[in-house]
Amino acid sequence: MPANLPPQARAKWKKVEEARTKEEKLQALIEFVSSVPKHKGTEKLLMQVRRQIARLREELEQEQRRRRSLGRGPSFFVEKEGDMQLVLLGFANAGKSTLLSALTGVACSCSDVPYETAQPQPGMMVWDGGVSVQLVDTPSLAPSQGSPRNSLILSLAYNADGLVIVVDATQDALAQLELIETMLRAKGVTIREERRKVVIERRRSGGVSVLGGRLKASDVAELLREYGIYHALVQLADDATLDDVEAAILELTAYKPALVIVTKADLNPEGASRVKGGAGHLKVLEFALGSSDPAALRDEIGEYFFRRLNLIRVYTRKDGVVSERPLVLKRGARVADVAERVHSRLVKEFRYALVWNERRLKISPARVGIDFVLDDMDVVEIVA
Ligand SMILES: Nc1nc2c(ncn2[C@@H]2O[C@H](COP(=O)(O)OP(=O)(O)OP(=O)(O)O)[C@@H](O)[C@H]2O)c(=O)[nH]1
Ligand SMILES: [Mg+2]
Repeated sequence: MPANLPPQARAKWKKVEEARTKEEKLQALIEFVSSVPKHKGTEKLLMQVRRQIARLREELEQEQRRRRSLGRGPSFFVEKEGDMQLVLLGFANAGKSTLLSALTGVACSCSDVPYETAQPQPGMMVWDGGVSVQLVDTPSLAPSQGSPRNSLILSLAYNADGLVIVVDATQDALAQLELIETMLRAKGVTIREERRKVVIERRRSGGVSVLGGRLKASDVAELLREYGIYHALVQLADDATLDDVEAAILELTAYKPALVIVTKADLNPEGASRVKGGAGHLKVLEFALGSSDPAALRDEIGEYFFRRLNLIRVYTRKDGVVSERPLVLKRGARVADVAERVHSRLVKEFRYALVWNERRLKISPARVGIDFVLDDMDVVEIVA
């Protein structure tokens, strides 16, 4: 679907990119829609933008309701904490609350009563000594697709970094997974990275880097620039064309890494293998209350999302002492990002940095500049 948009529509899209608040973004999207010519080739695009507008409106209304009721009862929105936020999704009695409690120690609001959980409930778990993962239990999805409650739950999913889909081995677990995937897709969320020809990951600095594919990197960078994107990592499949890149820029579908947990494996040991057979590339784990080891499960979940979200751990060193917990950064992060996180003063007064990592550096420590790209498990000392 090459949209081939006229320059004025591209300029409007730039405004969408530049929007700093949800209100600004909503306004910019509405203006963008009116600047797009309506014909067969732009149908899909317009549908996606309208969906995005609807979602934003809903979020804004929800925020207003929350502000109005501040101090009166809990809200549906969960502030992100830690290095990543993962939202649990599933149908009634699937075992979400049981899982949250087993993994994080949060007191369980679990029972045989369906729809027992009425409000999102966060809990924290730590992976590998220092990566903190926020898990958010949610009220159960209703099987009927149009439910307004579902809509709220799915917008939590839209704002998360990753999804844990919880299905029940004593029910048709594979059908549950498929239905959840359908509901997510209707909300503009996909959990299938392998189906995308072009993956664009926004960055805050470093320009545009292009990985894979047969396109000229400078053409890709120029197209991105026309839409107001100056820093991004672009991953291309071999057959990706510039039209595909344009579609990906405008594509408002968000990719969320996801894994599936099949619960009640003790009651139906076969349940999980059916899901594994039908889940394609999705990772599928099992859980059985009483016999699963929560520490092992925490490890698998933490490691999976850490890799999928392209994160790295960087330890800081000061006066010969290495920090106990790492900073968790996006792959591609530079010494400047560490300096900024530690203290803004370090950016201004930066002289050089020392980086230790015997696994990847010929000389460790290496003396480097502020633009040096860091890697997982680096130890950094900034000299100001
Ligand atoms: N045997 C067995 N029972 C489980 C397992 N996981 C959860 N249960 C039980 O299933 C019931 C539902 O679990 P919940 O954790 O409340 O499910 P939920 O997804 O939070 O459901 P909502 O009530 O809709 O919030 C409870 O009685 C749990 O004890 C499991 O692995 N094995
Ligand atoms: Mg629950």
